[in-house]
Order: sequence, then structure tokens, then C-alpha cells
Amino acid sequence: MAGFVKKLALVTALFGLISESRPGPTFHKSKNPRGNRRQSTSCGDTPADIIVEAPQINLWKGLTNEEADDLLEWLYDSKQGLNLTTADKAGPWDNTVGVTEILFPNKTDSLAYLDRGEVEPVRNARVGLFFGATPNPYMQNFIVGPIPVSPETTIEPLNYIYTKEVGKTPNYRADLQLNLGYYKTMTSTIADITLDLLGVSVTGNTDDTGFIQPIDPLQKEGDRIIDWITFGVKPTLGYDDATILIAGMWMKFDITGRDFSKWTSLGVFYNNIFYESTDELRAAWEKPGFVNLTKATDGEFAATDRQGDELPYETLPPPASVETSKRYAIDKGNKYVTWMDFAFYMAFDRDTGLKFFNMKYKGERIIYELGVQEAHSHYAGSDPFQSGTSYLDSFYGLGTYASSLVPGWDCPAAATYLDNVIHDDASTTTLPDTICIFEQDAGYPLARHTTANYVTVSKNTQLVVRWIATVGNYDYLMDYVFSLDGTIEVKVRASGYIQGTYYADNEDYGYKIHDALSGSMHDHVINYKLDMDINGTANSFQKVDIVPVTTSYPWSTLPRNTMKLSRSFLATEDEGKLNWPTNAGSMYLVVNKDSPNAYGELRGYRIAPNLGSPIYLTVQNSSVAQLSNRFATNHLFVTKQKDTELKSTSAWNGQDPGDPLVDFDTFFDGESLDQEDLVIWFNLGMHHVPHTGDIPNTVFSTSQSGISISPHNYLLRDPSRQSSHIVYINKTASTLTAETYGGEVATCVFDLAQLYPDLTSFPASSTNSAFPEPDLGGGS
Ligand SMILES: *[C@@H]1O[C@H](CO)[C@@H](O)[C@H](O)[C@H]1NC(C)=O
Ligand SMILES: *[C@@H]1O[C@H](CO)[C@@H](O)[C@H](O)[C@H]1NC(C)=O
Ligand SMILES: *[C@@H]1O[C@H](CO)[C@@H](O)[C@H](O)[C@H]1NC(C)=O
Ligand SMILES: *[C@@H]1O[C@H](CO)[C@@H](O)[C@H](O)[C@H]1NC(C)=O
Ligand SMILES: *[C@@H]1O[C@H](CO)[C@@H](O)[C@H](O)[C@H]1NC(C)=O
Ligand SMILES: *[C@@H]1O[C@H](CO)[C@@H](O)[C@H](O)[C@H]1NC(C)=O
Ligand SMILES: [Cu+2]
Repeated sequence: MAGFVKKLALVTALFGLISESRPGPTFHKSKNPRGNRRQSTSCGDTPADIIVEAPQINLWKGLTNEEADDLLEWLYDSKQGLNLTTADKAGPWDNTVGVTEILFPNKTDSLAYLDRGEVEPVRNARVGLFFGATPNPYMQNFIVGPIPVSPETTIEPLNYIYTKEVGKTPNYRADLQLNLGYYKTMTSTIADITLDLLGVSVTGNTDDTGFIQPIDPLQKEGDRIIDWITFGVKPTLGYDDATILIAGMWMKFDITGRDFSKWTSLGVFYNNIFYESTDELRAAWEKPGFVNLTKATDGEFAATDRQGDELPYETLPPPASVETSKRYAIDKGNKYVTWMDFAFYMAFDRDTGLKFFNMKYKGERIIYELGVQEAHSHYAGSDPFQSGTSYLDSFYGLGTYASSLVPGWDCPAAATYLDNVIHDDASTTTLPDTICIFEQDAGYPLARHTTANYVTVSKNTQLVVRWIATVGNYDYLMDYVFSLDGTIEVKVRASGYIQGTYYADNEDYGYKIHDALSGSMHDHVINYKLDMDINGTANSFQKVDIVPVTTSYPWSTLPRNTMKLSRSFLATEDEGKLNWPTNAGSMYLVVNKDSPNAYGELRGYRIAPNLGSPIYLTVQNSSVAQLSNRFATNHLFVTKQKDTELKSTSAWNGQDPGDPLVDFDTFFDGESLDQEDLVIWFNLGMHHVPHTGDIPNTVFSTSQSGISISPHNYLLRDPSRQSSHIVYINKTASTLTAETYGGEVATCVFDLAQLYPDLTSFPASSTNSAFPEPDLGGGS
């Protein structure tokens, strides 16, 4: 052991070490050390970015702006027969362009390029079009390729990734603005009543003190299309707290068809009584003895500024994380990152944001694809709005609503910040600084041991890739954390304003958390795709159960109550719907049966919950979500990889929940899971029963969920022993010595002011508008 111990010395091994350990990509130090505000240190030499060149093309990289512009022009060309109207001129009765983005290539074709050096797959675009120039408006997905457009480029309906067998769905929300206008003509007829009972009115005038918000998803009663609106109090203090100012009255409408003269108001709900018309409400209200409930009002309780007594010494500078050197490398053009023995490509799309592809560890692919599929939240309550709410946030676009990260606050100032570009609604939007990458100290050692003779402790450094999607009231912070022991953690945390509801009659659905506010219970289910390839694509899913047994041994006189392991494999997709075992009494492994290690055990990776308690959706066979959220019924699922099963859902699944584009349940058709290419679909999330601590905002620290993906008999020992940042304190030497293994330490003076960059240049375009948009506007 002593032979490996080197005296602590300033060796410049860093760059050599990195290029040695990975023969593929080539590294060089940036010629121009960064001079921008995120420079991490003034210690001697400024840590420069390590530039790496991706060994292969990023097959999942978004369309360039030029490709997107050319594609738009091509789509608008009358030769395509799409009869499209440009965004600036379009109304609800026109056909318009929605998303235009890269369609991820079939894995079959990607692997031919990645693994066998064959030709790279043709680039295709997915194009979402809205067809409004018809009495039955609809939206449909198309595949356009090859990209960039050329005389060979064609357009076809995109069907193969949808279990509905067509990427098309009715658009019952085509006339949303007209709907809202109609609702306001109806709410004005009862403005005197709402002013009296709710303290607000909604008339469509700019001085409205209330707002209305329509439901998601729309409902069907037979062939009728039903909408509900909730009344709310318009925030008055400049905070985004509309979703906790719900006023306590709801209206029902029939908005079937596009002839607004045929739309009707079907009733009003107040104080647990459903009035079948506004006249019926008026008659009741005019009678003496009408019960009038507490009014919701805005106030300081909903404000997120500092309030209350200052905490002892808390105004003093807090602890901070400093990056003393850059030890990861990025090819920004290819969105390719390497850190220690990890290497991966990244992609970013409109619907669900960040994805990882072709992730390698120690030179071998372990993950082909990892990323969010959907962020679902399902509510319950005694009122028709909460009872009818099932959000599938990819419709609004987790990518579209990616937040610009605040340096020094969302991520360390010295992190690397990456922009993303979204091509949606026939326009290009650059989302500045929407991914951050940084190395952090985990805050606890990775390993240690004390003996009479020595103490040894290892540093626990991790690479974090973070982004935040702010969809309406909620902020989802998504982390991917890479560790020296080969573990990848996937975490999600939620903050922001809850969608609460009016307090009355909701005792069974939440806590009363302010004068007129119920916390309103709901489940968050965030679905991920994890396509693992362990030593190739032929993999099996092994369960190693830890079971209590009563057994006898040759040496035992009496049967003994003890425990043992019980190994089994999932045979087919019929067994592919799983939950995390109770008492963590089973290990779930992706292994390669044909790849035993030197001891004869199967090389694999283990998937296990490791933060919060991942959940599945409490509501069974939801009357609201119907078939649109079948990915939420279990903790995790195992299916055989298929090019036709690219995603567990689609951004338009909520348009017609009874007949969604992707019904995840149909993925389970009995196929073999024995030495096949496997995909794990897992859910993170939380049962969220907001309590007073959710006011004004939910805190990330309790609203969190995560899993770890770790090597399991994959290597022959813990790879973190490769780290140089291990201290060995020799207690037996005459003078105590503390030695390391060549790991450098930073010794220079660091200017702490750099931890808090000047935020006056924080990107202005980063503002996310709330959606589903409470209609806070005036006249319409
Ligand atoms: C094309 O769309 C316009 C509305 O933008 C509509 O008036 C017209 O009827 C459509 N033409 C055809 C052939 O569908
Ligand atoms: C409802 O309460 C308000 C005070 O908040 C009062 O002015 C009004 O008269 C009440 N209306 C009825 C119908 O009791
Ligand atoms: C499988 O593992 C062996 C060593 O255990 C390695 O040589 C080989 O390259 C691996 N193959 C793949 C496809 O990962
Ligand atoms: C789900 O509920 C619907 C409506 O109540 C019912 O028709 C259907 O059979 C149920 N499906 C399952 C799988 O329970
Ligand atoms: C991907 O694979 C599916 C299933 O084999 C096929 O129908 C589809 O055409 C392929 N897509 C492309 C872009 O090659
Ligand atoms: C600890 O120090 C003693 C005394 O100098 C020495 O004999 C021993 O080799 C050291 N142990 C290691 C592991 O370096
Ligand atoms: Cu919540």
C-alpha cells in the first residue's frame, strides 16, 4: 500500500490523466480562458474549460436555426398542399405550424452508426400542425425528411410511434379565445352576485378584480364537449399567487362545435350546491338566509419576499461551493460531455426538455437513452375543477418552459451554462442558460475507515447536470448526478405555488391552510425512460429477493429462522409492471446473462429508489385521465425496446384522454424479456398534500424524489479507489503524516465576490408565462 502513497505535491497531472483514461475523444485546453462573469477563480491560472471533441456526431441534436427556417419555408410552399397560414396572420380558422424539431432516429439505425461504423441515420423532423380551417379542428404529427430540406424531402403522416396508429387528435381547444370571451359574457350577467359572494367580478373589462381559468383536460359527456371554469381573485401585490386565490364558484359550459351561438351555460356551483342555471342561482341568492362563505383575498401571506424576525446571525454570508478547477470537458456544438470515466451526448426537445444519449462508462455504453417522458399531476377535490384536473405538462412544453438558471443561486456561479433552442409555433426561441453543469462536493465523504494505526477518507465529488422547467405555478428542478463509484442518480424536486382550491367542503381532500384556502391533495408522477445496454443490448431483468426462511443445515440440530436470497428473471412483458418492493426486500437488476464477471456473477446495474419515496398514481383508472396516463399505474415498467415505442406518451395525450395517441398499456403484449434489448420506464414523484409550510411556496427539500442506477457486480471492485483525492493519515509514524495520492489541493486566494455574479445582465427573455394561463387580461 505504501508504495502507492505519494507525498502531497503539486503535480500537473490533470489534463494528462483525463486524456489517458479515454482514448477516443481528443482533449485540449481552451486557448482563451473564459473571461465572462462565471469565471470561477482568480487563483493564479484561471481554470480553463477543457474542450473535447465528440468522437461521433450527436444524432439527437436539434435542428439548426437555418434548417428550421428552411423547413418552415418548405412547409408553407403551396406544393405541399397544407394550406398553412403564417403565425402573424393566423386566427383559429387557419392551419398553422406548431413544433418543428428533430425526430430521434430509430435505435436500430443509430446503433448501426454508433457501434458498427455504418452510415449515419437520415435526419428527419417531426412537425406538429394545427388544422383550424375546418369545422372539426384537429392536430396532427408529420415526419419530414431528409433534413435539411432538399428536392428529395417528403412529408408523411407520422404514425409509427403512436399506438393509436395515427399521430392525430381532435383539437377541442381550437377556439380558446372565443371560449373565454363567451364565458365572460356569462360571468358578467352574474357580476353583482360574484361581487357580493366572492368579492370579485369578471366582466371582460380591464378593471376586473377576478379572473377565470378553464379546466385541463376538457371533458366529454356523450358527444358533448364540457368545460368548467373556476373563479379566482386577481393578485394585487405583484406575486404569481393566482392559484392560491381560488374564489369558490365554478361554472359549467357546453362548447361543442365551432358555432358559438350554440354554446350554452349549464350551471353554477357554489357552497356545495349545483344551480342548473344562473337564474336559479340568482333566485336563491335573492332569498333571505342565503349562506355566504368567507372570501378569498390576496395578502402578504402569499408573498415570497422575506418576512418574520431575522434569524440569529443569518444575515452573515452563507457557506458556498467553489469550483477550484474545471475537471469536466464539453463539446458544446455536439452537446457532448465527459467527466472522469463518464461520457454522454445531450438533446433537448420542446415537450420534455433534457435527454441523455449513448452514455458510456469506462468506454462501454451503459445507457442508450435517459430522460423525462412526462410530468403529470392529478388532483382531487370536492369541486369540479380540482376533481377534473389532470395535467400532462408536456402539452405546454417542459422544454419550452425551461427556466434560465440564476448563477450563484440555482447553480454555482462557476458552473457551465448551456443555451437551448426551441422551434415551436413557427418561431425560434433561444432559451439562455437553461442547463448548468458543475462539479460539487457531495457534503460527506464517499468512504472512510479508522484503525488503531491509520485513518483513510475519500473525497466525494460529483458531476451535476441540472435544468428547471417552470410550467405555470410549478418549478420542477431536474438533476442528474454522476459519482466516482459509477452511480448515476436521477432526481426531481418541485417548488413554486401550489394549485390550491377554495376551502369549503374539502376536509377529505386537503388541509385548510389559509382563511379561504384548501391545500388540495394531488399526486405528481414524473415518468422517465431509461434504455440500458449492459455489455450490449441483450439484457435480462433480474430480481434478487431477500426473503425470510426457516431452513436446516447439515450442522444444525433444529430448523433455523433466517433469511436468504432468491434469484429470478422476468420472462415476458406480462410480468413487466413492477412496484418497488416493500421493506426494500428485493434488488432490481439489469444484467447480461451472457456476461458473467470473473467470479461467475452476472454483470449488471441496479435500479433503486434513493430519495423520498417514488410513487405511482393513487387514482386508479382515472375518470378524468382515462387512457392518457397509463404510464403512471406502477413504480416502474420493463418492456422490450422497439422503434415503434419511442415514448411512453405524447404531448397531445390529454386532448382526447379516452383515445390518446399513445396508450402505454398496449406496450405490454407478452414479448420476451429474456436477453432482449430492455427499456425501463420509471416514475418519480410525490403524493402532495400541501400543509401550511407550502405557503407561500412548496420547498424543494421535502418535495423530492429520486433513484440511483449503480454498477452491481459490473466491475470487480469499487471504481472510486481510482480517485487521487484520498487522505491516508499514518498514526504509527514518529511524526503523524497525512499523505495523498497525487491529488492536488487549491492553495491560492479566491475572490469570494465571484460567487455572486452581477445579475443585472440576467437574461430578460427567460420569463416564463404561467400556463394554463389564468386569464388575467382585461377586455377580450
Ligand atoms: C385554406 O385555409 C383557409 C383559411 O386559412 C380557408 O379559408 C380555405 O378554405 C382553405 N382552403 C382549402 C382548400 O381548404
Ligand atoms: C355576503 O357577504 C358580504 C360581506 O362580505 C355582505 O356585504 C353581503 O351582504 C353578503 N351577502 C349575502 C347574500 O348574505
Ligand atoms: C463486454 O464486456 C467485455 C469485457 O467484460 C468487453 O471486452 C466487451 O467490449 C463488452 N462488449 C460490449 C458490447 O459492451
Ligand atoms: C375504467 O373505468 C371505465 C369507466 O368507469 C370502465 O368502463 C372501464 O372498464 C374501467 N377499466 C378498468 C381497467 O378498470
Ligand atoms: C423506424 O422504425 C419503424 C419500425 O420498424 C419504421 O416503421 C419507421 O419507418 C422507421 N423510421 C425511420 C425514420 O426510419
Ligand atoms: C506508517 O509509518 C510507519 C512508520 O514510519 C511505516 O513503517 C509504515 O510503512 C507507514 N505505513 C504506510 C502504509 O505508509
Ligand atoms: Cu404539488
